[in-house]
Amino acid sequence: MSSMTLYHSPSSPFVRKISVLLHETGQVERVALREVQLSPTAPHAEVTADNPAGKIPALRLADGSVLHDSRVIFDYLDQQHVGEALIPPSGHARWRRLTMASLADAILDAAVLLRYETFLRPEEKRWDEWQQAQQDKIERALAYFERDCLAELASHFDVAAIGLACSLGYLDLRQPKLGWRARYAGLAGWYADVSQRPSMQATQPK
Ligand SMILES: N[C@@H](CCC(=O)N[C@@H](CS)C(=O)NCC(=O)O)C(=O)O
Repeated sequence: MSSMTLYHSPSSPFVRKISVLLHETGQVERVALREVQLSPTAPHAEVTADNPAGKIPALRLADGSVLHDSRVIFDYLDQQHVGEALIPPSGHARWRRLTMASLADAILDAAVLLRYETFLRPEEKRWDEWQQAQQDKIERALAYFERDCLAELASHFDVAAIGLACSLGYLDLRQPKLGWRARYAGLAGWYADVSQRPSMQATQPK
């Protein structure tokens, strides 16, 4: 019987980070999924009641309290299993991996904003320069990962690697025209490898 409930959407890359963690740490059975549909202009009443920001993921715990934001939920669930931690507990590794994870989240923030801009915003209100600025953030982050992080990414499938893998998966889903593989061959090779993991296969966006 599941003791926690995760507000969930199969296409949300922030939720996917949590789902990958659950698979990697053997906790899938502990969390029931509550599928919701929402957007900034069409909030979900139940989610908003539990998370005033109106965003998913949010995790309802057995005592009725709610955690929200994927980083907080990831940290919490990482402390609920006995295997190797996906967030290094201390020292340089902790801050390095969390900083890489934060940059992966920045790719997601920009990609989700781009999606809203092109999918939700009426055409006459769109702003090309703003869209370009979001794409520039994505490019700079990918260039940094390609140039500086390939060996680190390959060393552990942890908070940083899971974050980037979910970001690249989301770019494939929503921004295929960016064609990131053509410019980042190292990341493309790494992603091809990690995509084979059962946790990534089981959580592919629909
Ligand atoms: N910083 C948040 C971002 C979560 C987020 O943006 N989730 C999107 C779905 S992918 C959402 O709920 N959007 C609805 C909204 O912005 O109102 C996290 O890491 O959990």
